[in-house]
Amino acid sequence: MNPLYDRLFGKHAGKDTPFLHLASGETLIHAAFLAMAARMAHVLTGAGLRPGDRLAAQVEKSPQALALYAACVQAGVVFLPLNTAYTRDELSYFIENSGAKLVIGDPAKADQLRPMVEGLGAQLMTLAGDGTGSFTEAANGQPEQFDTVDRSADDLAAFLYTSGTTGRSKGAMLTQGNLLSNAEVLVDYWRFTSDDVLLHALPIFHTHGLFVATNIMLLAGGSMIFLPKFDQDQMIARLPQATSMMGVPTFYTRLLDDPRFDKALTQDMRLFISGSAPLLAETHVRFEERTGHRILERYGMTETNMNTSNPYDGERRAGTVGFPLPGVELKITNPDTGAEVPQGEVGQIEVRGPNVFKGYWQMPEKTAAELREDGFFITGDLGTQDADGYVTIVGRNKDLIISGGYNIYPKEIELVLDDQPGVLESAVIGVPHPDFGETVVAVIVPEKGAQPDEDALMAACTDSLARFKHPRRIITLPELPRNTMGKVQKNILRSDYAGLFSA
Ligand code: MLC
Ligand code: AMP
Repeated sequence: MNPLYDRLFGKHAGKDTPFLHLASGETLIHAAFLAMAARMAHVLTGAGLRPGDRLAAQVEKSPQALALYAACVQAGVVFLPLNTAYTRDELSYFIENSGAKLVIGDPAKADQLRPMVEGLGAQLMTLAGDGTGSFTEAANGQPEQFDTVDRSADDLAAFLYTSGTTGRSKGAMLTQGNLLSNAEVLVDYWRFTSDDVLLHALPIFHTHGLFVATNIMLLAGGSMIFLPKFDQDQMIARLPQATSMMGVPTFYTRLLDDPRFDKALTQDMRLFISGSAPLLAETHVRFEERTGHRILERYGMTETNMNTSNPYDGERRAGTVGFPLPGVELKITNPDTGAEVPQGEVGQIEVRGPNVFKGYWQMPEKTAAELREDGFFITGDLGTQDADGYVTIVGRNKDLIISGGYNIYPKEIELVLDDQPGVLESAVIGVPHPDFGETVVAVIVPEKGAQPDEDALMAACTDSLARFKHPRRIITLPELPRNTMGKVQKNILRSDYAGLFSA
């Protein structure tokens, strides 16, 4: 038995039902997808991977990249997908920390990656966005059947790395049961069936595009219009063939900025879902005015999958993230005492349920700091719950920037900037941005008499940090605002620079 494989993938064996509608116009049926995955599973075991071993993949979105996920589940290998924007330095940390035995990377970067990967004792194989590479070549000659490896619901299925407030990323360990239980609840809650066609333009290296979108569609037996990335023209062209869409708020603001996006284009749609970052109430309202659809906003995290959702039938309340999902317990607590706050008051959001991860890989102290012994996970988000049960997120108790749905931890950027010649210290903040919701601004304080060169600072970021984490503006100040305890008052900086990118 392998619950995740059996429920998501195995049940489609031999079926000629559509699964992926590709940008090329071709459609991949379930049976062909599963055959591809089985061939890949043979390559994994052939490469010496055993159940529980980790495979790290930094590959462009493609049917093959998704089949790699299925292959890992079938072979009992822990899947570790990585943002394609990560630099070699970032990648090296993830490989070393996870102890990945096999790394699948982009053929174009193979020469650059190989010494690092092999130096860490792992093997490197390649897979490009067009499906070619040494990994696919190895899979081509393999049998189309693979004996699914036995796993239990408590076994690990995936590691997703999330950055930390100390600047070191943590590997969130997700079990088969975490992923499956959440997908089961969501299929039901959002009424997905085999008739659904999901417009899928999200990356597949995060919870949203991989687990929420893909697991749901596999479980429901529907199909996906599988676009390599968010492309405005493709979205407009493909919307009329879809029944549903999942996106980060940037998807919705970009669509609303397009005059072609109107009621006629969305008349056959059943459901628009938003998450990963706050959807402005204004966007919700404008969307309804334009299309007649109310966006369904939900709230989740890498560590927990989805926690809350606005209702399918009831009122989808703008500015709220809805109710705790069935099976998810949610409480709002005082960050200092951990006691529940009176109803309606702001506190930190804690959640417990079968969706909550097992802990951070080899980081028992960090796990203990965020995951209570009684199973409640401290999300770091601040919120309220009203008398009707709707949860509203009002802020964060963690120093985090969410840009276009990507999480960025200021500490990571501050560590790079502080290391540069002439920089005494730095404070990185998120400020409102019309496209990405929030964007990164760095405030630096030069050492006495020094004038750090902005180009050199940006170059330092380019070397070590993925592009989406780079500051979009660097500001020089003689000193940082501090409170009487000496703590940097980022709230003052955020308010001083709030208008930097206003439209
Ligand atoms: C791309 N860039 C970004 C960026 N995405 N910069 C900041 N933030 C981002 N999110 C960079 C590009 O490298 C480029 O750099 C420049 O910004 C403009 O690129 P673009 O072509 O406009 O961007 P695009 O490729 O269209 O990507 C934007 C996007 C994408 C919003 C469509 O970032 C995206 O798909 N985001 C979704 C993220 C996601 O899936 N999050 C879910 C996490 S799971 P240059 O060099 O040209 O300046 C989670 C749990 C949950 O949070 O609840 O779901
Ligand atoms: P990640 O670690 O990438 O999974 O991001 C999780 C974080 O995204 C959460 O802790 C929230 O801060 C944020 N988030 C997700 N969904 C929403 C939402 N609907 N509204 C506001 N914030 C959200």
